[in-house]
Amino acid sequence: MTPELYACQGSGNCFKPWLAFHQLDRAFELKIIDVLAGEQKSPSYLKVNPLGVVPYLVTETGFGIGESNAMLWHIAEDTHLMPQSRDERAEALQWMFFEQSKLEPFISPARFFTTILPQQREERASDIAVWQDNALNGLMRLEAHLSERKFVLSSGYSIADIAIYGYTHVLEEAGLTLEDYPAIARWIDDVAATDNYRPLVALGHSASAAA
Ligand SMILES: N[C@@H](CCC(=O)N[C@@H](CS)C(=O)NCC(=O)O)C(=O)O
Repeated sequence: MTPELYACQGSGNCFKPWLAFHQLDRAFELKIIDVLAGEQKSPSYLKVNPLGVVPYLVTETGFGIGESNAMLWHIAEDTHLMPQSRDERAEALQWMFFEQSKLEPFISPARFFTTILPQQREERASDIAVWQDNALNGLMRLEAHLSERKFVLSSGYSIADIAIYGYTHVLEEAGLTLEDYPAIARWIDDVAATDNYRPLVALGHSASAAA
């Protein structure tokens, strides 16, 4: 069967496997779940993913995978997006866990209440300030790392970049500024120049899911 990617528009986590499929020129079926309308908790979707979140990947064998970075690992197997050596694969995992612990938990909610649901921005202002503050450590660490190499791994562009790019490239939508992070800004441009790149705004807007 064709892999099925359940995703919502605008989400950095959903963007990651979607971008990887495009960059590898692999066919997949995109199934849009409207999270703002609560579709992720509908009985029909809970049958697909009992955790009731997106993204969710049903592979060509019908195997279900949650967690965007786990999906990247599965999609990239045996491709140029997977680091080749054991050390580099471990380093990729290190950065992918870093993304989920030091960046995504702060940039994602700050962005959600700043840009996706701006009507709640004022009400959540103090939470947003805390999330923005908590993101700084991770961003400074990433800035230092990227000031010494073109991509996250010295060996070149990989799923570690895609994982980190998901939310870092939209940090200004979380009320943060790239002016503080020149190496990250340069890296964002370099990722956007990689083969078969598609922007986040195109997720769910293509005429054909695999196009
Ligand atoms: N760590 C997970 C995060 C999954 C997640 O929180 N997804 C959000 C959208 S980005 C969601 O489905 N939220 C709706 C909900 O929790 O009900 C991943 O990387 O896939």
